[in-house]
Amino acid sequence: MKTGTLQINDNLSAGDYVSLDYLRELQSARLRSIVKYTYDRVGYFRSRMDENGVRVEDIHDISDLHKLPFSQKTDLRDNYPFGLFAVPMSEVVRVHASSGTTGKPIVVAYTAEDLVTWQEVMRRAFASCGLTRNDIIQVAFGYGLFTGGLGAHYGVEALGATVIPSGGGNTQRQVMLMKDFGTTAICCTPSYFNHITEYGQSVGIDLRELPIRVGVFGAEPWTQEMRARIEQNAGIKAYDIYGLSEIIGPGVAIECSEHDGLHIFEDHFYPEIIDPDTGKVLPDGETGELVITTLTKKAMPMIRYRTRDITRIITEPCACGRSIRRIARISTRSDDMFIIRGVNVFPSQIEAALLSVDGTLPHYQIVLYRERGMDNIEVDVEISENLFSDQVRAVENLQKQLSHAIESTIGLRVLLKLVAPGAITRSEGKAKRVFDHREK
Ligand code: DLL
Repeated sequence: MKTGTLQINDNLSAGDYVSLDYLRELQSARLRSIVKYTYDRVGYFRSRMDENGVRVEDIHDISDLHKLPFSQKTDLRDNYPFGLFAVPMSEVVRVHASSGTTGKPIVVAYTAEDLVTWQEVMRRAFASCGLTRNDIIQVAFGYGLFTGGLGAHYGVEALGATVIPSGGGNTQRQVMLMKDFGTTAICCTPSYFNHITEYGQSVGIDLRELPIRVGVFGAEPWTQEMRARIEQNAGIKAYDIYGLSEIIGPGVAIECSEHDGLHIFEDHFYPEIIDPDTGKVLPDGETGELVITTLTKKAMPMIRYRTRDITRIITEPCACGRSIRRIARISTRSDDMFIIRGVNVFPSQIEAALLSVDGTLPHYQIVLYRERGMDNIEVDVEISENLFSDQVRAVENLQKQLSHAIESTIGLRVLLKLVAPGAITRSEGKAKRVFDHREK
């Protein structure tokens, strides 16, 4: 089908520098097409649209998106495993699954065309981090059902760079490969990279002296303070990559050289921000829950998928010249928040406070417990070896400083414990930071 000059029945990436008029026209054409496609093929979406009295013909352009009903994670769970697929299994060439904390995983699917789209957005993502075919990129995300490993892997190949598919774990080998193969960039979770850096230090290999110059980190929230620590300890530039299985995996949004928000590949993944309580669409610039519509996915299109991730859309043009919009760094999910004595607390606030003080290491955990009917927070953070074995006075000072930093950020007093380096369990994938021991 043609609309104006646009060929819309393809998954081609529009690119990062397209004119806004072209982009909006493309998004509108793709939306019309995907809504019809999804209505015709996925019973669940058809009944949701019917229940809400929305017809395919009501969707003319992207400004009609708000008429469509939302979808969410429970829809994937309820339709486990293959109920939301829009194509027969003979057209599905790959599945991935995300474990989730309870019960069955959620399952996602790709046609051959979807894999091309994914590879292409990942290629654009790596290019946005300044990587080229001359780079040697170590993919230390888990390979397997998790989307991180294979998603990044094919993006590196599409870029024409060299991929080292090291996968997650085996930290000793990661450091050896980095050194022996001259890795220039690595992809993994920020928490795992901290572990790699630290392991290197423990065996006398300083990453700052190796060829590695770029890290592409994501799959879990991390703060600017964490970025500063990583860049300093490893002598690299760290880029934030965002994505989720339900939409495609990694490669939904990526930072550029400006490090001021993540460009979202909105020719494929259309973003909206809503008020998580009312579902009302918020104007650009306001903070709320990110909702994404996949404009080109064929195996499992998602219409208005509620990500639970909290961010805002940045509309100001980026100095890098990319025209696609940016979202602010995702520092939190709406379901990460915990409530202590009526105060809403996000783990990222605690991370930022801890790492704003010198002497801490980027390894911490938050334990919630109840004592005599009162909710309390314990924060355990590692401190550097020399401080730990230093005079009691210095440790006490640090403890005071940290308690104060946290209290002034979240408005609550916490029980702060300084622990020895290595005391907190290291993760090879997504770090678990919060342990809630309050009985429900
Ligand atoms: O984590 C996909 C991915 C792999 C993204 C590798 C980036 C790099 P899921 O396991 O489905 O998919 O988890 C998705 O992780 O909704 C966010 O809450 C969180 N998340 C992912 N990237 C970031 C990030 C992959 N850069 C969920 N910052 C998302 C903050 C992130 N949170």
